[in-house]
Amino acid sequence: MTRRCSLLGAAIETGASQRGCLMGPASLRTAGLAQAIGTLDWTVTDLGDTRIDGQTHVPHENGAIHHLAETAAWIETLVPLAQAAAQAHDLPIFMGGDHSISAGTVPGMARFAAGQGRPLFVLWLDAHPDLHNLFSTESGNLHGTPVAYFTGQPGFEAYPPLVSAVDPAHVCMMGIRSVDIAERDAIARLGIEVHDMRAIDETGVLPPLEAFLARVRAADGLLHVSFDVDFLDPAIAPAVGTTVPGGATFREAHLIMETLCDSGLVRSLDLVELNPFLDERGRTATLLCDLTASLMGRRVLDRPTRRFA
Ligand code: B3U
Ligand code: MN
Ligand code: MN
Repeated sequence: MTRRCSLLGAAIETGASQRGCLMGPASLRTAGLAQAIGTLDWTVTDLGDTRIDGQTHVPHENGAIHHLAETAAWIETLVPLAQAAAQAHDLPIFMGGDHSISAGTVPGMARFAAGQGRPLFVLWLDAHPDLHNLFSTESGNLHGTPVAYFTGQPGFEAYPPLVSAVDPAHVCMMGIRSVDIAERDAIARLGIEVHDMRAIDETGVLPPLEAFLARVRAADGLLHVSFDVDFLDPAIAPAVGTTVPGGATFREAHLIMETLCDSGLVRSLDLVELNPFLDERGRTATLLCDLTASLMGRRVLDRPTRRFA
């Protein structure tokens, strides 16, 4: 049966250290994201890009923080849009924009899931855990805060009140290889499941991913995937402001996407931190389109659908 997918652009770059993510949605469209999905068994509705109005500066006790007013406005805008997109479509794709969009998309999806009486699970594919609160961030770049916010941690009085929290036990991170001290403490305190690159080198991506998917299935959960470009190795995905060496290979990312597809559990997707200003002839945007197509059913060869316990 043909399913419905939607694309929603959130052209945010105020949460990142470098400018350029504003062009992320345009670059994904140019690379043919809608066409790639449309050749599979999906109808695609492009909802266009959402915007916020100009904001006046809001100071914060942590003087490092910048663009607080813009981030708060983006959260307010994106929460209802994400929820509505999930109501109207089987798999909304949120095109960033820097990773601060997830402070809006994930709570919006969590609210949608709660309305269905089901828990939301989040697979966080990233070099970073993005677990700062507004007091612990030293860079002041708010793309480093969404996970702490959507899991309901303290220190976010300056963000809009959280509409629906994600249980930290429902978050799984893969690809992590750059962690600040406050984030390390938060991971231990919250007991978040983190598979850093060392763990992936030791086991491969499949065992931890399948174990997590089994947990989602057992809880009758909905799964949101948040894909930060810096999850990938910079050698294959240069278009990101915060490259960290030692990232996922194409083969690892591809296997993750095909396994997610097989699971049938993915309900929404963020594609974030694409900075086309730093790309090489569109190769990172093209790679993201290919990986998304794999998540949505593109197959190299027909094969029997994998059975899950
Ligand atoms: N943890 C650092 C670096 C960082 C987080 N997210 C990205 N970079 N992309 C920070 O600035 O919070
Ligand atoms: Mn991130
Ligand atoms: Mn990152």
